[in-house]
Amino acid sequence: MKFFLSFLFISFYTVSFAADITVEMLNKRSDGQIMVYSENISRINVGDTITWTPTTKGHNVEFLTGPEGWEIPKRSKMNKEYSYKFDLPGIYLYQCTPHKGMGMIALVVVDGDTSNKEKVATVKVVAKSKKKLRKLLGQLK
Ligand SMILES: [Cu+2]
Repeated sequence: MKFFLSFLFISFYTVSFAADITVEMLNKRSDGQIMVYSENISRINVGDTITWTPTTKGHNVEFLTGPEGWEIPKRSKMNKEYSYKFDLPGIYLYQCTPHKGMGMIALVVVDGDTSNKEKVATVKVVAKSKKKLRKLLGQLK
């Protein structure tokens, strides 16, 4: 019985490892921020999928950088739900194409790996997003 329970425990952890996380694209967030994603920093594990939902219209997801060797996907369509599965550890930076100057950027950190932080800090973002990027990177250890 004890063996059986251990087996169940292990199976549960391996099977439920990959998770699906939802990030909303918003005109206004509950904290009063406008033109913003619901999460500034999504912390996930390798194999997890993030789905961005067009809760309010006029937004999309455009990746700017990610870990070494990662190929940047095509930007998502405006007003459409978009899903992406993360297979490499590291920091990913993305922005909303129409609101990139209004601070509509966010990070994904996979497996807690922040080794590409310096590279992310050199990526060109515009206007209000510059300050926000510094702030977000400052929140990573
Ligand atoms: Cu937007």
